[in-house]
Amino acid sequence: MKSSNTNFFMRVWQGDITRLPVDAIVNAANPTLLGGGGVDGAIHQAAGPELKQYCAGLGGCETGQAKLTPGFNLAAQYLLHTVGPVWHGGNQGEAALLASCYRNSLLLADQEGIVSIAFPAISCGVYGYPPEQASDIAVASLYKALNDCLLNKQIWLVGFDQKQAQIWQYSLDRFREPA
Ligand code: AR6
Repeated sequence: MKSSNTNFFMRVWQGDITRLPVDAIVNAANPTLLGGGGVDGAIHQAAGPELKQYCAGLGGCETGQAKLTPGFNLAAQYLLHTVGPVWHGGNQGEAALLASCYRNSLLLADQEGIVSIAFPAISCGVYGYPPEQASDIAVASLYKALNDCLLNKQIWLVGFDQKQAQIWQYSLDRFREPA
């Protein structure tokens, strides 16, 4: 499944997402948008307290949707906060909601003129989504959404640890070389 948007790349990077000098970092937030643990905690810590003040005025975010904020003290100019689904076993619409997180984040980025964007493994920590399944859904959703982007895109799939980075790479390789 290749995108007809040829001016893009999708690559894996391992490490702390807050350190990436991209246009926008995606945050795996919760519906309050007021911070939490995991990557959300790391992003709020690195962005500084102004982020929470700003988020308090956004009225939260529904699962599968995305909202934009400045990056404040981060090198990234923007943050895209999206709320992944909590894993309940896979029969409660989790896959469609997770795909929406990636799609809506990418399309919102495109509307804002953002080119380079880094995604964490949304829902794969506290929210308990099996990372192999989540990774396949993410890559498929991003490839599909690229077709609807007007601008070039540089997409980084970020694995905090080596295992997640390998999972991302495995999904990417299979999408690049469909059976
Ligand atoms: N850089 C990159 N990836 C990271 C980082 C980091 N600094 N820190 C963690 N990860 P999680 P969720 C990875 O739990 O499952 C929060 O409390 C982590 O290893 O951050 O969507 C929110 O407020 C995992 O692979 O997000 C919500 O309440 C991935 O990021 C809830 O957690 C996602 O793990 C959201 O849960």
